[in-house]
Amino acid sequence: MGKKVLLTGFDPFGGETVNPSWEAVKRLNGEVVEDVSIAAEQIPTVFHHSAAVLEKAIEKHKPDVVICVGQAGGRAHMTPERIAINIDDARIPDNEDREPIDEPIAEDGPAAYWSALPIKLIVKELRKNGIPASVSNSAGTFVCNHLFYQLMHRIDRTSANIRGGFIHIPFLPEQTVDKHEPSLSLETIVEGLRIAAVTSALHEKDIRETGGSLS
Ligand code: PCA
Repeated sequence: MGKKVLLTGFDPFGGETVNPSWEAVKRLNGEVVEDVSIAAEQIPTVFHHSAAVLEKAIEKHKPDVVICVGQAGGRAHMTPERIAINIDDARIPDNEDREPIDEPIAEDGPAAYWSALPIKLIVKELRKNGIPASVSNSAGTFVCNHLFYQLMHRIDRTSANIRGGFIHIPFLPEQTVDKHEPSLSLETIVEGLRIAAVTSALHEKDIRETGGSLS
């Protein structure tokens, strides 16, 4: 039987009018590639409420794999995240004006969860297709890390047979016309997420390959 991948993207935040994560994942909604079917849902950029919306999306789609996607303005690569940490520390308010400082996401949860995606294989496949990619060792401490942690905590608590993870993506070119920041075209990001979805659905185990960094 074919596998099902749920992709999520966020609504715009921090003064931006688009969020490349939603722009990209919505274009993959309904696609079937190599017997892998892809569904996409939008998540609000709001601490805690984001997790409730994700929970509903998981119940609706019953996916084998969940990949949450978010904008990481300033990054030049598509970056599968290695780890989610149990802390909210906002530098800017979320879309409901909440700005938690050093609050645990789950009082009963572990300090961190590893991604269950084959992150190095995803990087390898993206590079093979000409898409700039590298492993990231921090998803930050804003809503993206929050949602990633909540996803992994939910899977852990319910012993669900779901593999979860998170990918950060750069700005779109139109978001950078007035900033000196890198960007990737929507077409490239969509293709990259298609590759990441199929790779994650078809490969449970990661490859052993250098992918660390000094900072
Ligand atoms: N990026 C933010 C939250 C929503 C998004 O797309 C982050 O990196 O936390």
